[in-house]
This record gives sequence, structure tokens and C-alpha cells, in this order.
Amino acid sequence: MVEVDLNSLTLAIGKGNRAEAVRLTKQAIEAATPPAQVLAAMVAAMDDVGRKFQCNQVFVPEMLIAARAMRESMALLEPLLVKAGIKPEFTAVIGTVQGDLHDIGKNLVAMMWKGANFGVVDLGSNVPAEKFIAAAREHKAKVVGLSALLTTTMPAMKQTVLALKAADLPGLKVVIGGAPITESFAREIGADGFAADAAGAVDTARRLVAAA
Ligand code: B1M
Repeated sequence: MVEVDLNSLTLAIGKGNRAEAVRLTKQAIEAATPPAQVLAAMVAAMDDVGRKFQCNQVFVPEMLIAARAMRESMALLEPLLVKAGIKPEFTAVIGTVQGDLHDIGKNLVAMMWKGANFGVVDLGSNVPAEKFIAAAREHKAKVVGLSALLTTTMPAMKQTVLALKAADLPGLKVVIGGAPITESFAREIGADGFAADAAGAVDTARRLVAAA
């Protein structure tokens, strides 16, 4: 069996080298590397890019090409993370709030929710509150998940939570997350739940729906 160097995968994504990232991801999958380990190597790349961005060592274009490499590698990993479900437990709507274009973490949560056998309606990024409300109503969702990566879009998250709570959607639970989001912010804006990462988002959604 081929020994896969996950550090090289981290480096390839960090440099935005898509071909190399895809090659190494395929190699890791063929070598039956646990998907969680492959994912951790990918996430480490984006953390590193973020640190370098803060120190002005890389700029937006570099972040963008790294994100593209990550997306292509994640597309290969997704089928392994998503177990084949026959009938979804319940439907969850997810999106990144208005003004925010970051979607990698949100995609991870969507992936994990699919893997947990939830039906997932992914609205993408830069989603206005009305779109969340319409989708929750149309799909009879039990959960709406909001993601925000910018401190400047936290007010849009608050506004979306308030709008969802004001809409006539009995029993709907709102789960929030993203790098600047905390448990106390979730309480402050009236969200039903918070998760620090994609795996936690599965537990939080399940717990809230079971308690409803
Ligand atoms: Co931007 N960016 N970015 N960016 N970017 C950050 C977030 C930043 C921290 C970088 C930095 O300064 N170190 C910084 C925000 C600072 C702040 O607000 N305090 C920043 C900035 C400033 C910006 C711009 C303003 C830059 C500019 O233009 N001057 C701009 C804003 C654009 C906009 O949104 N309007 C911008 C643009 C971009 C790109 C477009 C170039 C690109 C996004 C591409 C894309 O997503 N398709 C990008 C990227 C890639 C990043 C970093 C490098 C990586 C983000 C990422 O994908 N992380 C990021 C630095 C960093 O975070 N290290 C940065 C990996 C991902 C797996 O983690 O999304 O946190 P994350 O998700 C986690 C958890 O947060 C959680 O689960 C995931 C892990 O399991 N989670 C949830 C997320 N959503 C959840 C929902 C839940 C539960 C958990 O429930 C529903």
C-alpha cells in the first residue's frame, strides 16, 4: 500500500497547486487513509493561508487559488464523508449569511449533515434572510444553519436569526457557526444552537431536533 504524505497535501493546497492537491487526495483515498485525516490536512492548509494573510505574506488572489484547490480536493473526499442514506432523518437548510462569500466551512457542515443522513438544501453564500425563510418554509425544514466568517457579517447573522424567529415557522431550530462565532454570541442573538466545527454541527442539530 502507498504511504501518503499528508503534509504535501497541506502544502499543495496552501500554494493553490490544484493538480498536485487532487493527485495527493486521490492517492490518499486509494491508500484508504481515514477521511478525517485527509480533511484535517486540508483544513490545516487554509489555517496556514489565513495566518499568512494576516501577516501580509499572501493576499486575496492567493487565498482564492488555495480555496479552489481545497474545493477540488474536497469534492473527491465528499463521497467518503457522506454515507448513503435511504430516507433523510429531516431536512436542514444551510447558507452563508448576506455579505459573506466564504463557503468552505459551510460546505463542510453541509457535507457532514448529509453524512448524518439529513436532507440538505444548500443555498450557497451571500444569502439574504428572506431566502432562508422561503427555503425553510418550502422544504419544511426542521433546522436552518447559518455560517459567517467575517466579524463584519455578524450583524447580518443576527438580523437573519431575528427574521427567522419572527417568521411563522413553528419548531424551526437555528444553528450558527463560523470562525468569529461563539456560544455567547449565539445566546445573545437568540440562536437555538452553536457549533464550533462541522462535526459538532451534526450533534447540535440532532440534539435540537430531538428536544423539539
Ligand atoms: Co477571507 N477572511 N476574506 N477569503 N478568508 C478570513 C475569514 C480571515 C480570518 C483572514 C485573516 O485575516 N486572517 C479574514 C476575516 C477577519 C475578520 O473578519 N475578523 C478574511 C477577510 C478579511 C476577507 C476579505 C474581507 C479580504 C478582502 O477582500 N480584503 C474578503 C471578504 C469577502 C466576503 O466574504 N465578502 C475575503 C475573501 C476571501 C476569499 C474569497 C479570497 C476566500 C474565500 C473562498 C471561499 O470560501 N470560497 C477567503 C478565504 C479562503 C479565507 C481563509 C484564508 C480561509 C477560510 C476557510 O475556508 N477556512 C480565512 C482565514 C482562516 O479562517 N484561517 C479568511 C477553512 C474552513 C474549513 O474553516 O470556514 O472557519 P471555517 O469553518 C469551520 C468552522 O468555523 C465551522 O466549521 C468549520 C470547520 O469544521 N463552521 C460552522 C463554519 N460554518 C459553520 C456553520 C455551523 C457550524 C459550524 O452551523 C451552521
